[in-house]
Amino acid sequence: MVVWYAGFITLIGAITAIIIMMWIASQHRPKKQAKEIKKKIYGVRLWYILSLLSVFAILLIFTLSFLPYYQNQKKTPDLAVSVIGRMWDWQFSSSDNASNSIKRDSNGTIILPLHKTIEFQVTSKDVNHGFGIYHSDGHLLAQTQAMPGYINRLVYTFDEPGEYTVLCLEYCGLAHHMMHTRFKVE
Ligand SMILES: [Cu+2]
Repeated sequence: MVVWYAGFITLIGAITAIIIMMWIASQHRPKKQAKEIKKKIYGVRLWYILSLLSVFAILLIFTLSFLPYYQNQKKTPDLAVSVIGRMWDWQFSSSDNASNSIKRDSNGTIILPLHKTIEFQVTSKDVNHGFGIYHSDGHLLAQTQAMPGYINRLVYTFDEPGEYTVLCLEYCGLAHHMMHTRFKVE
């Protein structure tokens, strides 16, 4: 929906710019009149900039109070998963009490629930890492930074069962390319 609105606004902006350019082209006059027209156009430009600035200022005032956005999400997560990145692997554990602990299959692979809102609480034990969740077809689904001394919250709902891969998205040393893990959703 947001993408649709952004596209619509861009289209309106482009059409407006074309109309203005066509109007300017139609105003071709001898040099004497050019000065006057220039003044007029600069006036229009000034009002255009001022109106844009006021729209942005209003949007800013109304949306700044929602930061950080994850705290304003109405859906409370069904499951909180703690993720710790360190050179060079990922550790998953349950952030909730023991009764809610993370399921694993017989091979020790983590199993996360389907259609449930999961909050990944991501941090790092050493340097900055990038926590990226990939679909089995190679698409990046969600990502956040894993930073020492700071917990980043990544909320995601898996609507497709299958195997997902976690890759490090921040170069973090010699074995950075080895820093990956997998989990299942079912
Ligand atoms: Cu890395």
